[in-house]
Amino acid sequence: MKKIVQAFAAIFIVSIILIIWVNRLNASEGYTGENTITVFNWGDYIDMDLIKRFEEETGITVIYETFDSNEAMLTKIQQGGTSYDVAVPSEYAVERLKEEGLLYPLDHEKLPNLVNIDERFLDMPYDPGNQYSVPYFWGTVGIAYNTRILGDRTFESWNDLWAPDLRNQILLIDGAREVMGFGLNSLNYSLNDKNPEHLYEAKEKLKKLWPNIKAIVGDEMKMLLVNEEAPVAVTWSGDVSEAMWENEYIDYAVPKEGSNLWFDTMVIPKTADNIDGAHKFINFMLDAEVAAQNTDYIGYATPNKAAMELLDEEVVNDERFYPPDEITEKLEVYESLGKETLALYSELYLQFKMERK
Ligand code: N2P
Repeated sequence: MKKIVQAFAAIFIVSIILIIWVNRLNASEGYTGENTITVFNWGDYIDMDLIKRFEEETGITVIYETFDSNEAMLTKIQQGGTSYDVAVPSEYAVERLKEEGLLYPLDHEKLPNLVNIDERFLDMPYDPGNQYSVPYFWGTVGIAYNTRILGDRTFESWNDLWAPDLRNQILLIDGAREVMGFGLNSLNYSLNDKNPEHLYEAKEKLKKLWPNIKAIVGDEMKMLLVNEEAPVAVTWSGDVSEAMWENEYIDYAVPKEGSNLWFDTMVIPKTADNIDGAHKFINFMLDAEVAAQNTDYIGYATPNKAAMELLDEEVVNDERFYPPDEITEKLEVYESLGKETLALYSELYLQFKMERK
């Protein structure tokens, strides 16, 4: 009899362990339930302490995953294998997700902190009425350069990058739209150009930049700039403003031919399991104090007006990273190009990357 009891006890314990293990496995696969959300964000784009704070305040566990381009994020959401509850697409990717019916409309009643966002960033053409998205960070694409190494050299034109004396001196951020975009801008074409001939021309011109390119990099850009691994880089404004905190010789310019003005947003994809939890997370990130802490940590420009009041004046008055309307009006926001053209951008970018000599 004793043996039977022992056997039952053993089976019971093993079952409990199995249940816990399966639950954990489900969670790590992103099968989010009542008390879990899965957040899908760009790499290095949140203060992880805030995730901890959100978990403590709400009792909701956050599974956190990252991506390195809008295209990679779109593919994952289109495939639908993971239950992403919140994602952080840029504006043109919001348009694309909308077109494909892959977003849940936001319930503004659950987002009272939306009032904190500067009106300048609400009701934009890519999402009228903010039906599906709320702004997270914004910025430009431009040229970072190190004045200790380069003296008083300036970068007023994209074409300055092709100067023969910059051999092996330039880092590029790894993004098809970013790189093809400045290639197009350097030829005075729009960075939303759909003409295949113009796109090909831009790719050929970029190919001629190879002798000057040291590397094409991702999230390590900030660190490489700080460590002076290269004196010039084409990247997102926020990476540069962050790097400048640690290396005072770094400066930033948006070339005169124009450039990209971008807005990253928070959305609830159709893959979501916990829509209520997703709203709670978005509302938490819109809180003034939370957004200020996040901005301080990430270094990108916040669209949160209430948060701006809590930040150093020196930071929010820096027109290189918080450009006023007169400047942003001259910049272009990426448009959703349609499947075929986007594929052509990606294909030409890939060809360019393989053409290194
Ligand atoms: C942060 C990436 C910023 C994305 N590492 C700019 N859209």
